[in-house]
Amino acid sequence: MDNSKIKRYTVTAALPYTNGPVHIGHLAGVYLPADTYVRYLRSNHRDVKFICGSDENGVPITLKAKKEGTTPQAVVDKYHKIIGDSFKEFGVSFDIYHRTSSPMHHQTASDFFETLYEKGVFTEEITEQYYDESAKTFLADRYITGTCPKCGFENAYGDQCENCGSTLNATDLINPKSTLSGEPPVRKETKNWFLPLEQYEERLRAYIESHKEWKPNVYGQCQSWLNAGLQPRAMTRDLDWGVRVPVKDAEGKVLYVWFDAPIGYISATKELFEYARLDVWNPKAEEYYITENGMEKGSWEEYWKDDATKLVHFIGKDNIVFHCIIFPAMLMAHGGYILADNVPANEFLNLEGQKISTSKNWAVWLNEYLVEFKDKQDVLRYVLTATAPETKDNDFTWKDFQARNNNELVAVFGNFVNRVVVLTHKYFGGKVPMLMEVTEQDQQVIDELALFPGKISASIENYRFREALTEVMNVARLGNKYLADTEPWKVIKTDEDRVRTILNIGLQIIATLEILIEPFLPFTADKLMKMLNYGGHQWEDAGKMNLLVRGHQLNEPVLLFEKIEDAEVQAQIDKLNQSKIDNTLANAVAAPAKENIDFDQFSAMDIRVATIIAAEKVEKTKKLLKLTLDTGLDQRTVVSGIAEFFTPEQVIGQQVSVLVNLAPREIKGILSQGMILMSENSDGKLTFVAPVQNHVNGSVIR
Ligand code: B3M
Ligand code: ZN
Repeated sequence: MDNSKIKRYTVTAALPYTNGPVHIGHLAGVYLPADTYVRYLRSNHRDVKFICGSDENGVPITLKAKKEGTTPQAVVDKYHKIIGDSFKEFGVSFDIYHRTSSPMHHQTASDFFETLYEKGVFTEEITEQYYDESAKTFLADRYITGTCPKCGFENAYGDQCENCGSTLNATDLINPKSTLSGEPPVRKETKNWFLPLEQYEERLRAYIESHKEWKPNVYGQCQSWLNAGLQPRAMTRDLDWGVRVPVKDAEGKVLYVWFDAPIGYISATKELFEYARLDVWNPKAEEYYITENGMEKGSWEEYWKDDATKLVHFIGKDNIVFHCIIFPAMLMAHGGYILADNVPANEFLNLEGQKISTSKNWAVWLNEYLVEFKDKQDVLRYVLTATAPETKDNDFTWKDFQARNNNELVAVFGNFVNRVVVLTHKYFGGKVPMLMEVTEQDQQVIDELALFPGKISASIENYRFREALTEVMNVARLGNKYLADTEPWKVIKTDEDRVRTILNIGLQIIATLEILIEPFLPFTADKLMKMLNYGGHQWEDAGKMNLLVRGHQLNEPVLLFEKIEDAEVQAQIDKLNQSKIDNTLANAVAAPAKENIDFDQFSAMDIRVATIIAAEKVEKTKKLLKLTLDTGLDQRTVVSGIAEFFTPEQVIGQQVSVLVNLAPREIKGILSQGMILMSENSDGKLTFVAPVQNHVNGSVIR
C-alpha cells in the first residue's frame, strides 16, 4: 500500500483464547511486535486503532470448563480478566481489549453470518460428522484428535494441525479419537453451512499475489494452500457454547469459532466507537479495557471499509490460513470491507530448548512473571523482542534473559545514561550545559546520531523489530564510545568548556534514546522522561541536537535497570523442572497390578529398617552400587541398581527398607545378602522407600 495514501491504521492482534493466561510465546509471536508497531505509529502522529480482545467461544473454552469442572462462562470471565489485566500491566497499549462473549460481538457476528446467508453464499450440506456416543456430542475441532493426513503429526485437531498449520475436516484425521471420552467416534449425519472457499480461489490468489512483500513464511503458506486447491469449509458447529446460528432450523448449532473470532476485530472496533459516541461513562469501558487514545473523531466503518485505511493483522504462524484465506474470503463474500495490507506472522518461540506447552505447564506465564519480576516488564519486552522468532523458531532461556539484562540493558544502556546524568549533576548542578566548541570528533557523533531514526523507522515499517531494537541499542553504544573517547571525568580538571560540550551532546543522545526506545521499552522511556524532566518528544525530533536546551534542569538520576542474580534465574529453572516432574507424575500411567497373594506369602517376607553406612560404585558397571547396611541384626553387603540416580556420597546415612531374608546371591563377584525396596515411576526414575522419620535399625516393617 502506498504510504502516501494511508489516512489511518487498523492494527489487530490475535484474540487469545480465554482458556488460560498468555505466555512468552504469545508475547514474542504476536503482542510485543504489534505493540511496538502501534507505539511507533502513534509517535509518528499516525491515526491508529489497536484492536484485540478475548476469544471466548469454541471448543477450547468448553474443554477447559470440563477440565476445571465449571461453566464456560466462568472460564471466560476468569481468564478474560487475568489476560486483560496482565496485558495492561505489561504495557500492551490496546485501544480496546474486547471479548467475543459480549452482546456487541454476538450481534455483529450473527449479522455477518445472516448477510452471507441471505446472499446465498453458504451451501447447506448434510454430512457425516464424528460423534461421541458416550459424551453424546458431535466431535468438532478440539473435541477430536488424530494423526494429520498431511504431516503425520499425531495430535492434530479436527479443524487444524498445529504442527504443519493445515486446516482439516475432522473426517480427514487418521485414527481419530474423542478428547472427551478417549473412545473412537462413530459417524452421524448433521447439517451445517459451508463456505465454498473454492469459489473465491481466484480472487484470493490475486489478493495474495498482490502482496509479494509479505514475509516468506506467510506468502509461502498461502501459496501452498491455493496450489493445493481450496475446499468448502463448515462455518457452523453442533455445540452449545458460542454465537448461535441466526437462521431457521439451526437449533443446537453455533458459528464455527474461526468464523466468529476474526469478526471479533470488527465488533471490538464497533464497541470502541460505541463508547466514544456515548458522551457518558460506558460501564463496559473497564471490562473492555477501553482507553481514550484518539477517541475524538471518526467511525468504526472508516477503520474497516475505507481504502485509505491500512489493516495489519499480527498473529502466530498457526493462524495464517484463517487470516489470509478464510477471513478475506468471508470479507469478499460480504462485500464492502478492506482486506489486510499485511499479516506479519511470527514463527514459534521455544522455552529452554523445548516447545512451549500449556498442557504440560512448560511455559513462562505473563501473569506470574509480573509478580516474580516486579517492575521488570521492560526486561522481558527487551529479551523477547531481541530473540523474537521473526523468520524462524527461536529459543528463550533464562540464562540468556539474565545475560541480556546484565550485559546489554545494565552495562550498555543504563550505564551510558547514568554516567552522563550523574556527571551533569556533579559538574553543573544537574543543568544542561551549554554546547561550546564542536570538534570534528563531536561532529562525527552528531552526524552518526542523525542517521539512526531513519534506519530504525525502515526496520519497523517492515516489521523487522529485532533489527530495529539492535539499532536503538547501537545509539547507546555510540554514546558509551563517545564518553570513553572523550573522558570528561579527566578533562574536567583542565577544560570545563570541553566537558560542557561533551555532556550536552551526551544528553541529546539520551533524549533521542528516550524517543527511539519508547515503542519497545515504554516503562524505560517513561523513567527517562522523568529523569530528563521533560514532556517527551515525537519521532521526528529524534536525532536532533536541541532536544534539551541549555540550562534545562534535570531530575536526580535513577537506575534504569538492576542486575539479575543467578539465584533469581535458577529459581525459574527449578520451577520449570518442577513442572516437568509434576507433569510426569500427573501423566504417569501406573503399571498394572500383579496377581493377588495370600497373607502367609506376605508375612514370609522379613522387611526391616536399615541404614546405609558405606557405599561404593561396582567397577565396570553403570547401574550398581555396593552398599554396607546396618540392619539392626548385623552389618551386611547388598548390591543395588541405583547408581544412575544416586552417588555413593548421596546415600550414606540414608535409612532404607530392606528385605533381609532374600536368599543371598552373587552379583558381579559380590555376595549380595538382601534387597533394598525402591519406588520406580513410569519414567523409570528410582527413589527410596524409607520410614517417614528416622527409625531404629532392625525395626520390622509389616
Ligand atoms: N484464538 C488464537 C489461537 O489460535 C486464536 C486467535 C483468534 S484471532 C481472530 O491460539
Ligand atoms: Zn500436519
